[in-house]
Amino acid sequence: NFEDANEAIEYRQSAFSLIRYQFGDMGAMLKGKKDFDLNVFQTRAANLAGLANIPHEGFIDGSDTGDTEALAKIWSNKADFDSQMTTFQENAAKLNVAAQTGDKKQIKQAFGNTGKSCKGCHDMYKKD
Ligand code: ASC
Repeated sequence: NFEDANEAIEYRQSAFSLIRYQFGDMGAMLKGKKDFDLNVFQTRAANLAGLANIPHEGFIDGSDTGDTEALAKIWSNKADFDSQMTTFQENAAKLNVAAQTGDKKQIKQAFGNTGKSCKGCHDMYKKD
């Protein structure tokens, strides 16, 4: 268990920064900002599928104050927040499956869906 809210905040933020790195690098490859390397992409997608399961645990009660961009709305809409997190995890898992097929069309579709679940949650629950 976490010692306090700050520890929970650091835990989830650490996961999100690793998530952002994986997702950002995949995006750069899909947008042609760097060469598409399937092996690297597959590693990123596998990393993301695991990392996606991490942050949720850090959203403990009382961790809406402190050095965080998480809005208090998370805790007043916890069921919706939880379900959006689950959708994100499922989309990340599907992106990993798509990446392992190597099929660009499936990869792009799954990447887009994953990005939508990032954005959907941010729009509602993250400070601008
Ligand atoms: C990113 C990032 C996000 C998502 C989102 C996708 O690279 O930092 O929050 O993608 O913008 O729509």
